[in-house]
Amino acid sequence: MTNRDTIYQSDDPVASFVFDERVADVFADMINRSVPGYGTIITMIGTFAERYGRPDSICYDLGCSLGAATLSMRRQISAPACRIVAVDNSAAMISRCQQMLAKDSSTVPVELLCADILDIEIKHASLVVMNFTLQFIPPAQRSALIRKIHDGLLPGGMLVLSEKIHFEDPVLNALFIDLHHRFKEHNGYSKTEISRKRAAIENVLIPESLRTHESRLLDAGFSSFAVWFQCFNFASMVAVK
Ligand code: GEK
Repeated sequence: MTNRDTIYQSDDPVASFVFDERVADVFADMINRSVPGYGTIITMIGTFAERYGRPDSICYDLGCSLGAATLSMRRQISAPACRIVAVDNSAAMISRCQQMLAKDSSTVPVELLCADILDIEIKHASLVVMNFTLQFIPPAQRSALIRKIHDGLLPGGMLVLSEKIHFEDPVLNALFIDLHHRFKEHNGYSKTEISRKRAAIENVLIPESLRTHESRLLDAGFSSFAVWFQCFNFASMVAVK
């Protein structure tokens, strides 16, 4: 059973958002009630892994949290000697992720690393997944990270990049932020919880436009780019080396 997210119901002063024990405890509920299309994206990451996971290669899950994308990949990969490396720098997430993996009976090997994705080596990768993680990396460090991912991918390898996005058109930007808040209200969050969470993630989660993502990916050397899923101000992109 997952615990219900009531973090922003309290009247405590709003502190900057961190991935601590309190967040890790309710994370599955939080992300499902906050990110439109999250379940679909997780399922399809498994489908990408089925297609892109190659024999004797590594599939990376960068910012794995509780391991939802890792589990989806693990259940779909059939290539021999294909393994998964899942990375998160939150010890609270990693220990819960370890428990989730222990309950799963699929056999693809998973190495779990408690580390900063800016520090790890990426090599011999057939698929790299960053499902709502790049948005937490300081913008000045994003291009170097994308280049490192590109360089660590095998030719023809894929990056799946999901992000909250910003719209350059101010009317659409305001519209989609508002519709996202309605989505959260429909999922049981109050207006106060929504505005307190918004204050907490300000300057922590920094969204960029699809155009910025596309040009960064192409500049890094990826040869193909597409948005394969979008709902309001949430999108998932693929880039092929
Ligand atoms: C999912 N992908 O369920 N190094 C490693 N991990 C990081 C870093 C970093 N520098 N910065 C943030 N994280 C998951 C959801 S959540 C998305 C990903 C969200 C980790 C952070 O600890 C958290 O677990 C994750 O990235 C982002 O498919 O909360 O909106």
